[in-house]
Amino acid sequence: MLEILTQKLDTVFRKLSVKGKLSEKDIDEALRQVRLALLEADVNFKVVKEFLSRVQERAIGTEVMQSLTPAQQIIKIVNQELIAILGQEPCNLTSAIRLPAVALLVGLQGSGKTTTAVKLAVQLKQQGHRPLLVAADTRRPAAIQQLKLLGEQQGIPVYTENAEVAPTTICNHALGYAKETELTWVIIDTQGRLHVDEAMMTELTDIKSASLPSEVLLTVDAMTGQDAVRVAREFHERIRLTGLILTKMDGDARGGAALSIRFVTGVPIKFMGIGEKVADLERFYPDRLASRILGMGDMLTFIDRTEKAFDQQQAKQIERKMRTTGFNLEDILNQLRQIQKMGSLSQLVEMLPGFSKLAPDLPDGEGEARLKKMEAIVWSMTVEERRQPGIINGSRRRRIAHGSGTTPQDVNRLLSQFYQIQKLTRAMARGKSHGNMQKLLGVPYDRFYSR
Ligand SMILES: Nc1nc2c(ncn2[C@@H]2O[C@H](COP(=O)(O)OP(=O)(O)OP(=O)(O)O)[C@@H](O)[C@H]2O)c(=O)[nH]1
Ligand SMILES: [Mg+2]
Repeated sequence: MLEILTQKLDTVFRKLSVKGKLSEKDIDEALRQVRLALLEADVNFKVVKEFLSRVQERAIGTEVMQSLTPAQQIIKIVNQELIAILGQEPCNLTSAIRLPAVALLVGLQGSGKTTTAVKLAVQLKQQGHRPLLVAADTRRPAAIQQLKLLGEQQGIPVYTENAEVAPTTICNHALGYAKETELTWVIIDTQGRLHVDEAMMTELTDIKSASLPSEVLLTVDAMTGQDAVRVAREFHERIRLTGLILTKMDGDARGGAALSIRFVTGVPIKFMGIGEKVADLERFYPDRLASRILGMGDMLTFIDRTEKAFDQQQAKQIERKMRTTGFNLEDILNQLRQIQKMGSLSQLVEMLPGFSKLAPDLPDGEGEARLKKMEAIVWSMTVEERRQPGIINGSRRRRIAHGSGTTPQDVNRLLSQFYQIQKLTRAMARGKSHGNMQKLLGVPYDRFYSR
């Protein structure tokens, strides 16, 4: 995601960092490079201009030039101004006083309305809401079927009618049904066309008046760059949007749409789609995207995900075990499964500080392959070996390697990692070394185990 921009900015800032004291000329040159990088990333020129003038004003001031670490000061300013351009604060969904609340999903053909509707319903359900999906795209053959299938796979009710029924009528009936069955959110999937046209806008306006949504959300394909920005402006002028959802941020989007759309339209970005799977929808945090763009990694998103994936109950059990009998390889097996639940490893790696530079070099699936290997090794051990790895001698090692399709060296590597963890957990049981555990897990230890 936005890798090219990240790499370019990284080069600019690295050049600055080696300089120590900065002259006005150094800063000018660096900002000129930043400007080029943003324009190449297809960021709207007005946004680039505004952004740079804000950065420049602050960078030339005494704030930077007299500080001991001028390069870092500049990165800090760029970061803060990026956040401002992206909307400053994250923006929640607005519910309604009288339930059910309605979210209307609109957007061009193929921009991700149907997929996003389901992703959103899944998130709402996870938060304890009772969502209903409504198939109001009667134009594209099979659209109703698509939503029905996707929704039902996720255990979410889908309201459908015959494709001959008018979308406004379908919405009215769906709302009645939601009230009767005490559902709390109604998410309406609508038709999409290749371009903004009169017929589509009329239909959307009608649906809007019939369903009185508290959210009118536009899905835009981030890969379409400035086109996405133009489309958003047109939709906003016609039907008043309350929020934007940038989809396909996992693709090779250059960043132009993400960095321009909020500033140009004034409509907040509320979510971003980062993959085809239902779990691939993230709330949009301006600060997190800014730090991702600057290659600082995204610790917060990472922590968020791990919290979701780590089964709290199981974490407590592990903790208790660590304190009493100590940690064994069966626990490692459990941990590995938890990590796999968190999503693709390359996605996770991209979020970790320092790892972002490695990410482009790590071929897709390689991290997963490594995890799978570790899992296979543990599976090839007997229960006794998992509980007391101390008994694993040369011949056992060869047997395990053979059984798991790995080498004795792989088995050794896993064991030595295990002993490191064990050493730490022992120290921890004596009440020390949280910091080391933190380093090892890559996230604050307390967030996992001390609940
Ligand atoms: N990689 C990726 N693919 C996505 C994302 N969101 C949607 N897609 C894919 O984009 C394609 C179109 O998505 P749909 O949800 O059907 O789009 P739509 O706006 O409902 O399209 P129409 O109903 O034809 O107007 C599908 O193949 C989705 O899997 C995303 O965030 N990342
Ligand atoms: Mg659709």
